[in-house]
Amino acid sequence: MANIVAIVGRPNVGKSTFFNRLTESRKAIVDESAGVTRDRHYGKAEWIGRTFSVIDTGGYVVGSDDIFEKEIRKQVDLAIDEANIILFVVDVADGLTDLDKEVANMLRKSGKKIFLVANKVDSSARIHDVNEFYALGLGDPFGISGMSGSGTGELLDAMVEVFEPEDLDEPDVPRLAIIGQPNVGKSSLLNTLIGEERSIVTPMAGTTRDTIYKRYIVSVSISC
Ligand SMILES: Nc1nc2c(ncn2[C@@H]2O[C@H](COP(=O)(O)OP(=O)(O)OP(=O)(O)O)[C@@H](O)[C@H]2O)c(=O)[nH]1
Ligand SMILES: [Mg+2]
Repeated sequence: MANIVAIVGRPNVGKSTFFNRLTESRKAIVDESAGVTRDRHYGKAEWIGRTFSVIDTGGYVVGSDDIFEKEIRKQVDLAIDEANIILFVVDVADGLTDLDKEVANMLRKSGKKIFLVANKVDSSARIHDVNEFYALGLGDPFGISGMSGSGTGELLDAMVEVFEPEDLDEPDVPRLAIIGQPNVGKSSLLNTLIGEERSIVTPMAGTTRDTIYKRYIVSVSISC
């Protein structure tokens, strides 16, 4: 079985920064304003010879009527369904928030293996700040800095211990890109082709921000 790790948490805690570190890329947009990531998106990562898929998700907000926040929530739910491991990211600079508690409750119901990741532990002075997150009842928090990478080795070691046995490598497949002017229907076309709500669709131009990557199989039958 494939190991799929979803990075989940409220807005602006550093999910995309950590995604980029794990995947050794700059694929996910990182910004100091909240609500930057919208669609969920995928990368490949490797630790001590074990490869796994990582899904970056948008910031989870509970009980909001904002069109994007509602759509992001749907995308996070889909990522949780797909993943077998959840990295629940919280922020030591902000401390424990009510929204963290609500996200923790939602994740607990998923029944998935959860690692609590206390991000923004940029210096040793900050390491004791992780202790308040024990209150979430999700076990030991892993103090990391997604920005510098400190603490990530211990977290990855613990993740690898619960990995499923690995799949054999898949063969190379053709890659297709859907390109066009804003609001012409690119996201709707992608969702129709793969038969799921992979990409957020709204009537507003410029809804999709990150590049969306999806592996899917199309069967073609030709009759003469
Ligand atoms: N000090 C510090 N800042 C960080 C760290 N990781 C991320 N940040 C900053 O936190 C801000 C938010 O980072 P993102 O990675 O975009 O956060 P996100 O959780 O993906 O945000 P949304 O997609 O909007 O939910 C940015 O200004 C980052 O530079 C860290 O380890 N330490
Ligand atoms: Mg993000």
